[in-house]
Amino acid sequence: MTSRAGFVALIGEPNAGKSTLLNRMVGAKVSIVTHKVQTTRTRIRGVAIEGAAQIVFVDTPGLFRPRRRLDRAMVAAAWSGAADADIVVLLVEAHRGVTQGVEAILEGLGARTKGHQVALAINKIDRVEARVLLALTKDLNDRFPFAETFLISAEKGFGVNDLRKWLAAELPLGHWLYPEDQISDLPMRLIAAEMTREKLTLRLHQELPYQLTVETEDWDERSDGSVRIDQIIYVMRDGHKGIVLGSKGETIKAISQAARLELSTFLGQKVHLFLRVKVRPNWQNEKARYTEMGLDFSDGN
Ligand SMILES: Nc1nc2c(ncn2[C@@H]2O[C@H](COP(=O)(O)OP(=O)(O)OP(=O)(O)O)[C@@H](O)[C@H]2O)c(=O)[nH]1
Ligand SMILES: [Mg+2]
Repeated sequence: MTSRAGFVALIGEPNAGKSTLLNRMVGAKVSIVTHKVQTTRTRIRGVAIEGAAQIVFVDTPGLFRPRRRLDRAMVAAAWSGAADADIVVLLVEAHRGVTQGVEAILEGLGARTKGHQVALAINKIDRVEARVLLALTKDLNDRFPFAETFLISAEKGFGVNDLRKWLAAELPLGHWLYPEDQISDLPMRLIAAEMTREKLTLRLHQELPYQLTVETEDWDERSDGSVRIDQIIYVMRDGHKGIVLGSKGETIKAISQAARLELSTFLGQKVHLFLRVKVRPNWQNEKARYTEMGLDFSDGN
């Protein structure tokens, strides 16, 4: 057999650029991206093909010191993504260097990736001068036995081909895991909910994005080729509902419009998107919310 296949987990601090890298590798927007931390909440798989290799990239939530139940479930999902992978890629932001957060990740890394290769990807190299990279590469390699170091910009595309080629060559021999044309195994209803959550996160300030979740309730393919999608936005307080709606409903209207546009491009069909906002003070302690997101509720214990 000459084909290769396997899982490559992308891990790192929140905002390191993991989802941006996944999307670039896949060549489609499978995972949502914002300038804010803790955007990704669950493991998201995206498939890339390089020569005879099928690389299943696993985007993970950022690794940080968790406080809330949801945080704990997210961090557990990220570490288990690393533990299950054939190869782990640790993303470190070039302009931030070895932060306390990176140090904490390095402490856990060896035990959690036992026996598996860990590659280092120093990301956002477009933001620093070249000489910074030399010192940072040395510093990080002194701290952990990385199999290889890549200097990349997930956003601009620098260095990502080298990383993809290296991963393709290192994956185990084996049959491909997904059909050739499949780019993700995320259910469409979850991708759709994530797109709306991205628009909410981009538009709303401070803590609010962290206190809401989006679920797709109904998905109705119509005979005219369009689709009707109904989603609920769960918020924790009455006041938050007002903010999400905005005066005269203008905020939710803008969010809905942005999400609908992206969804219809992604699906290649006309989308009718209906959003409802519901106050649910305790949603972060409800098992069903975690299951819907693809998280394990008991990880939050
Ligand atoms: N300048 C620059 N910005 C980047 C690069 N890669 C990602 N970004 C930006 O960094 C921010 C965070 O990117 P994400 O891909 O959402 O980061 P993440 O690691 O998935 O973050 P979490 O899901 O919160 O853990 C976004 O604003 C990206 O546009 C890069 O190579 N260069
Ligand atoms: Mg992300």
